[in-house]
Amino acid sequence: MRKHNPPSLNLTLSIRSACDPVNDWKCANGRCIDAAWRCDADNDCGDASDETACPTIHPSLCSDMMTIRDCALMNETSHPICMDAVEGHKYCRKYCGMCLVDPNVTHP
Ligand SMILES: [Ca+2]
Repeated sequence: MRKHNPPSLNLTLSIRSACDPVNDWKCANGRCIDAAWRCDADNDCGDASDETACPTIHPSLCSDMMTIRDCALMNETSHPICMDAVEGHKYCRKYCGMCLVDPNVTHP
C-alpha cells in the first residue's frame, strides 16, 4: 500500500494557548517555550521576553556542556558546582537559575 501525505499540517500546533506550568515558560506575547530556553541568549519568544529579566550572568560565561541532570548531580557533591560561579555558569548555561540561590557565590 502506498503511503500518502496528510493534506495539510496544522501550523497552529506550535502555538499553544496554555503553558505547561512545569516544563514551559510563558512569553510576554503569550507564546509558550521550553523553560530551558529562557535566558539562553536566543530569542525564542519572538519578542525577546525570554531574554529579559535574566540573571546578571554575562552570556559569554555560559555554555551548554552539561545537562540539567548533570548540573544537579554536580550540586550534590562535596564541592557543588554552583559554589563556583565561573564553572557553574560555564558548564550549566541553560540552568544558570540553579546557581543563583546562594548569595555567597561570587561572580567575576
Ligand atoms: Ca531564549
